[in-house]
Amino acid sequence: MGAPESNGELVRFSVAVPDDMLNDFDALITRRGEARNRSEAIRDLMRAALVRDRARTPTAQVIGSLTMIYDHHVADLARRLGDIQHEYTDEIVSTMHVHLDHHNCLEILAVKGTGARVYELADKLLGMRGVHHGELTCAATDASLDMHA
Ligand code: NI
Repeated sequence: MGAPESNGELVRFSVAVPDDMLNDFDALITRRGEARNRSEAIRDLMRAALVRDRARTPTAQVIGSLTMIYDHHVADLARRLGDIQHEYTDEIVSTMHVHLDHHNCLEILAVKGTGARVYELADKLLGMRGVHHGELTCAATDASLDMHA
């Protein structure tokens, strides 16, 4: 699993950081146990930053999830959110709806498509009055997955 590494040669470079930051970072790496060492941890951070940046490219293929919590008592909101989603059937791969409590619904959308369409969808949904805690997370792009779309 995971994005393939680039074929590029590994290059060493030095970075100056405050010692307490480095200590905290090393502790974080150890605690999370995902990266085998500092280099791998920093590569992961750089890759994530590059994915975020590339996802902003309108023509990039992005894969991610859109999470939102909303109050379904807000007039007509659930229907309007549904209407918007029906305009993006190519981009919305799957949805999950959870009735959290008397007022609140949690909705999670798996999305896949061009950055332009996916961000447009996110802006429309998350901009609606009554939608709280909305977030679009772009997990990967065609480049980071080495897809040939
Ligand atoms: Ni609900």
